[in-house]
Amino acid sequence: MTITDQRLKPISDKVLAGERLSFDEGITLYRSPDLLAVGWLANHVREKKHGNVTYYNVNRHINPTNICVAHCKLCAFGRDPDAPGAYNFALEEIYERAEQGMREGALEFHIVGGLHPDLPFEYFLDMMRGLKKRCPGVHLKAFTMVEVGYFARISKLSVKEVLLKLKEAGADSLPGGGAEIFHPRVRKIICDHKVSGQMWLNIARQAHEIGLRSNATMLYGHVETEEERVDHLVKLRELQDETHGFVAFIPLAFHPDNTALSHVPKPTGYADLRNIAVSRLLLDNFDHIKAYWIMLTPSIAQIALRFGANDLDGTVVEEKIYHDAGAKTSEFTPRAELERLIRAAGRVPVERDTLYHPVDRSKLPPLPPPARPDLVSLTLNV
Ligand code: V47
Repeated sequence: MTITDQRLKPISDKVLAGERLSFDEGITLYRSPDLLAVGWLANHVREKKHGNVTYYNVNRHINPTNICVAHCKLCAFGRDPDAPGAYNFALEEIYERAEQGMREGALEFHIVGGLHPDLPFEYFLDMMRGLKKRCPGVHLKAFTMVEVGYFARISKLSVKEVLLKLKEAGADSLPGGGAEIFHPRVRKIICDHKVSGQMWLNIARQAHEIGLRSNATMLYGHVETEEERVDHLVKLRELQDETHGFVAFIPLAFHPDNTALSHVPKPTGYADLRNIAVSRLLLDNFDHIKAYWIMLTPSIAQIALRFGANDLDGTVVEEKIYHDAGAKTSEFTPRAELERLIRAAGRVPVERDTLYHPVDRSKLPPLPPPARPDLVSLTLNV
């Protein structure tokens, strides 16, 4: 690899020696015009950790409600209760979606929603219990740190108590959303009423302490600076040193349409690939970096598999947060297409569960028959 930017040389030496990069080196990675060298280094680390293996999973997103008290400027999904398009699924509707997902082979439900002004915490515990009873073999990756903080507020329980109750009711892990950018300057602009960055980290720490693992995200491409991005990544790295509870990191590109920040330009492919690569290089204690195809587009996500990412995320099926904000991607990619994208990038597809155990479908119990054969989607392509 020819490095055209000489500032990358000492960084390259450290990466090749397996040494941890500093804050300032993170800034250099963000500022270097030599994206190919940054990507090459990230790919080196990715291949050292995973060789050619690239993961995906068969999952289903469920967003129980978009009614939300937070009014984050970054968000096009949240609504006031009486606003056009506001919805709140009844538990039975959630179970119906889940059972359909299970019949199609989903091994994970990714469950996140708005901060509803009237639903009590008990409602969400009932949801977990109901899902576990109906779909016992499906991993419940449910509720971001932001929702957990809100549940603690409305139930007057401590964060630890909320987490313990969620775990007892059936939650298996937590998704990584709501992290945005931890720095208070940015949060004040894009998500003023959400839990602070420090609180997000504190809730993640407490989840990890009781054995609930989680993912982590970073929302880039709005009002944040490079320093604030590196600060975010370094804070995640520090917490991971402490708990080892993070499973995967997902850099998320800001989509501005229909948000209060609609004047912000859309993310570029260059920024997407750089964020994947810098995350891989700075987060040396995270095993998995996801290229979330919904947000990146399948084409960029596929290229990201050569810039540090080792996972394409899942089949998804139904997605509202990015599509309300103008995403033009499909909401569903069949398993066979995810495998095709991975193979075409010269990688080896491996279906995984939420915690990255390889899935051997031949060892799983047979799928229940479809409730309505006319509605069978192509998730499994069988
Ligand atoms: O928390 C909200 C972000 C997140 C916008 O853990 C927006 O496996 C861009 O967290 N433009 C939800 N981003 C998505 C998420 C996620 C996705 C895939 C996998 C996992 C995982 C987690 O999307 C939100 C917020 O950070 N978001 N609005 C927007 N307009």
